[in-house]
Amino acid sequence: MLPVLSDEVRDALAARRPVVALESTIISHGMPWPQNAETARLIEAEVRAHGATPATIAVIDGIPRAGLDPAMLERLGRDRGVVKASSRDLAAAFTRRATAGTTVSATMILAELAGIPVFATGGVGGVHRGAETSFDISADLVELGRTGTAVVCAGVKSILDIPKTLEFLETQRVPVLAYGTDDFPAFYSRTSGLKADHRFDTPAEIAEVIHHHRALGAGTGLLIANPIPAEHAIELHAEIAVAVAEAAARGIGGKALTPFLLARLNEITAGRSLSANIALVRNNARLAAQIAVALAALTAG
Ligand code: PSU
Ligand code: MN
Repeated sequence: MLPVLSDEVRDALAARRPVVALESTIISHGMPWPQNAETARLIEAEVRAHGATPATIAVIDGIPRAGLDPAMLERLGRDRGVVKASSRDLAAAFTRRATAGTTVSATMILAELAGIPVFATGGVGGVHRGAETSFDISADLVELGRTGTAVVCAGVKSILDIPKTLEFLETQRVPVLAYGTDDFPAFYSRTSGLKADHRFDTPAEIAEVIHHHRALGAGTGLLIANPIPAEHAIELHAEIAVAVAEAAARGIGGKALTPFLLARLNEITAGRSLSANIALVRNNARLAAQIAVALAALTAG
């Protein structure tokens, strides 16, 4: 089913104006109410302030949508019955007339179907720690290997195994670009201790890479890693170790694992992880808008 576009998103796409896709699992499962709905509105405003049209993507009563009205955003944040849909869950969600927050993998597919090449999120899913026994690897990484959307994120959280995540992306032929840094960032911190493949210092260059990558027919997405602003960066090694150990002790796995870890971290840090999360998503929305503006100019010219 093709996503239903809001009037604003449809008009922008028809006029080839820049649009930025935004995901919605971050609203439904990544942050607590009411900060989740506030953040959803804040990042839409950030995209607009930088010259692009926001297209938040979700499934509402079984209908995939790109561009949500304020009541839909509110519902995603408030309603406990909203499910988490990865790409493999979309068809079942349509059939059940479910309301679902879409993960990075599901949002990539719907953005591609809508014709939106640039997408902003907080962090992508990755290879979980202990994946050598649990096999827990996010569908986000597999989707990056087969859908052409460029995903702007703040790197990968150290709740995950970052070296294995980067290895998986290499195997999947996904370019990893870091913005304004040599290092691959780790969500709350500006570096993971690992290098990104490519550094670029301007949104225009990143747009050019996206343009070339798509023209090659590479068929894979791109991961654009934008470090958290220095004034918001925090180190949470001990806190993350506690949350990961608790999840293991309580037998939490599968699609519940990432939401559990995020919620526990927010509790353990008394909200500090949430403030950092909000700051980095906003920073990603801004960069994605700048890239979308540059890409629209490039493809028009
Ligand atoms: N990481 C975050 N916040 C999030 C997510 C990941 O810091 O909200 C969400 C995203 O929607 C991502 C999903 O696509 O979790 C990955 O879930 P899983 O690990 O179950 O594939
Ligand atoms: Mn998983």
